[in-house]
Amino acid sequence: MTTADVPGLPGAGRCLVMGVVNVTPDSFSDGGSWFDADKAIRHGIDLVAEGADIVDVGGESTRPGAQRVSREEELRRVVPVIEALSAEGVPVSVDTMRAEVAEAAVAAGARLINDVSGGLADPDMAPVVAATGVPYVVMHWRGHSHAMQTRAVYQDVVREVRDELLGRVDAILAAGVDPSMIVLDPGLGFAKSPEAGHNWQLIARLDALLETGYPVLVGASRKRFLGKLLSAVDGTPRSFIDCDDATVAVTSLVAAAGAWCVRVHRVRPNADAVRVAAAVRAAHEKVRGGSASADPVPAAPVPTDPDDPGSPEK
Ligand code: PMM
Repeated sequence: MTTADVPGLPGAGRCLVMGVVNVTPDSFSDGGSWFDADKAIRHGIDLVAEGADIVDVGGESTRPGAQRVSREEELRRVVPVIEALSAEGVPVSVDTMRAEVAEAAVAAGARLINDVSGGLADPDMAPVVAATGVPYVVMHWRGHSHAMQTRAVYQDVVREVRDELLGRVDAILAAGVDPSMIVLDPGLGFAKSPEAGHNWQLIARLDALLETGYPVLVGASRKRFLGKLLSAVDGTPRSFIDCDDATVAVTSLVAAAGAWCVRVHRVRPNADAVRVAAAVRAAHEKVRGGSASADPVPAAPVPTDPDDPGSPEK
């Protein structure tokens, strides 16, 4: 189970690209750039022109150490942007931990609720997801930004992240959410230590999440573990903005492994990367043909849309 369609969202027979619009003054990777609503709307439209399948609109920074914004301020930031982008026909997701914001966002046209807390931050989230009937990203999370890095302690990060996510899924299904609406996310950078290599282990063993049968979203874009990998000789980490090429490399790997979607700040090169991965997956299917040999790459639907550059015919 890999690039299967999620109800209400584009299905492309390949890994989807979610472009990020942070309507915040202080996000880790692009804080301040799109804080003004008009700028945020224009940026969302630009991201679609560059190949984004979904635009993720968030009004609260989750960078390490960030303080929470009020519910009113979060609503003020995201609702007009979601309304305008949805009116343009853009598939929008809302990046929020608050049930009330999620509800208002869906009323404004959002088609996906992206909750980095996996329902832990707000007990009303799961019932709201059930009532709105839109898909829901359940991300692995161990606490708010001010506390999360002290909780990056694991015996076996892959097993613990998977088990904790499945625990969240049980609670969310119990609230009445349909299983076809669930998307899992390992939460790279959230209570994961760059020093301990947690993020790399989760990327290397994405199959552990894919095997659950739920679509998987990966958010590696501009995260600190990439900057640390690419540190200068004196040990200075690479700045987040100079990690876009490494983000594309991660996109290629996880899309080839069968991720459903990648969440990225720079869309165009990642949109190229998911098409490369789709072409390789399609070729793999073809080469394998009727062979009974073991398949090292999880099976995914072969792209069939002749207008899609990801199609094997192009
Ligand atoms: N990362 C950030 C924000 N939202 N949502 C999901 N589903 N997965 C992520 O990894 C994720 C997210 C933090 O990124 P940013 O503040 O740099 O955009």
